[in-house]
Amino acid sequence: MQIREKATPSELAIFGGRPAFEEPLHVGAPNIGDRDRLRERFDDILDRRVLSNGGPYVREFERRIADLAGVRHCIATGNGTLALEIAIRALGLTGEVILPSFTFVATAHALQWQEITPVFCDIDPETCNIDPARVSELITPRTTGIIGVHLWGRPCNTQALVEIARERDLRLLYDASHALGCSHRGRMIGSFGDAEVFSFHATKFINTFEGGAILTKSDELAEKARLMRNFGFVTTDKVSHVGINGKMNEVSAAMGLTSLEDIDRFVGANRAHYHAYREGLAGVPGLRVLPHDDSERCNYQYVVVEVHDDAGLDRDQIVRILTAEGVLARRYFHPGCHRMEPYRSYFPHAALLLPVTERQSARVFSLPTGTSVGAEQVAAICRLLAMAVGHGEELSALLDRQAAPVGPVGIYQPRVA
Ligand code: T4K
Repeated sequence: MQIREKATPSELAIFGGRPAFEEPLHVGAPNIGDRDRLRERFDDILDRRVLSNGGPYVREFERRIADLAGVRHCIATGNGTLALEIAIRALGLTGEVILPSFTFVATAHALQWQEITPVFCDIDPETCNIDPARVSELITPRTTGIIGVHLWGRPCNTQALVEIARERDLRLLYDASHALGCSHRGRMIGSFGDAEVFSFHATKFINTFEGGAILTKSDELAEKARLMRNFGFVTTDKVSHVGINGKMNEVSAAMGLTSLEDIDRFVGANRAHYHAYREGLAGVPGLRVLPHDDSERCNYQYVVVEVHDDAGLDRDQIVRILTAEGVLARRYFHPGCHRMEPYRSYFPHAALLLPVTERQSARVFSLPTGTSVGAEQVAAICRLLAMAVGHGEELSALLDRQAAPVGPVGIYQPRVA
């Protein structure tokens, strides 16, 4: 793919130049495994005529995920949000549950959907994960649980959280949507707390088109979650729990199995891009690529850059510049859930208790990575960022004078020929 180098600010697409990348680069473009193998599996599914309701592919996918995480039970679901909702209900959470606001809104919605109050907790500035020191302050007699989110695949402080949960008799659930294939202190994510939940959405490291899973060591919880996933049916005419249709289908599981066979290639591409971004941006003032711990297992699925004052440009200006060039950087996660409805109306003063969330959500962005991106493109993105920051103050003044962007920051406007 042709890349247009930008040597000076006047060549930037945001000022009318041709974009550096004619084909936009996405954060979250799916990783795709071996297509022949996938087609074989699709044919087999059609031949068997078992399309859903816990067929052989779903069962095998569940076994593989459970083995990867080193956990006895995996319950595959139609998506990660359903997995959260079922896990929350199976754990018996009610009243109030403490979670970070700095997450994808599904984490909060999964509670609110069941009329459980999400209580937003601030984050640790270094890990960007829920700050255990703040959790204790938010516990009330109505609190029944804590949800930690391993944001961008970087693990929560599980030691501190489990202590609080034990001491205060709370259930501990993790939203591990970003953290498949990651470890913490040598132990795989998926095996912590009362249960953990993965997402296999198209944008995730391993995808099943849409999909999710609940992992737990508990036989009792697993049994409950399995029943709830299938309307609560114990046998064809006996229902034991309130339930939902939360099942994963066979085609999704086939995609997941095929993706898992290529897991090393996916990690390899992500790891190489992460290191290339770190090296390429190391000398650029005001930009810091957030570290992953190379001594642990890691999927490197999110390359997150933190913007500091000495960049001369703020995060939104950088995202506008990149987007115009066809680099569709994302502001994961801006704004915090507490600034989205209905939470914004329910808790209008929540921001006062979330200063670190407020700061971090205003200064981070994610860059394209994965198997759809090449090393040349990563290097060109680094050069583009270095050039922009090299002219940071000048560019910032020019952008301030420019008419306000039409629509939200970060929405790509394809050029009309
Ligand atoms: N908890 C956490 C912490 C999560 O991050 C998520 C999901 C969940 C829970 C819930 O899990 P699921 O119920 O979704 O399984 C995306 C995803 O939709 C969402 O799954 C994900 N987190 C979140 C971080 O990102 P958007 O609205 O930012 O994605 P979207 O549709 O703009 O896609 C991002 C980019 O990916 C696009 O620029 C294009 C590219 N893309 C996307 C799709 C779907 C492709 O190239 N191909 C595709 O098929 O939410």
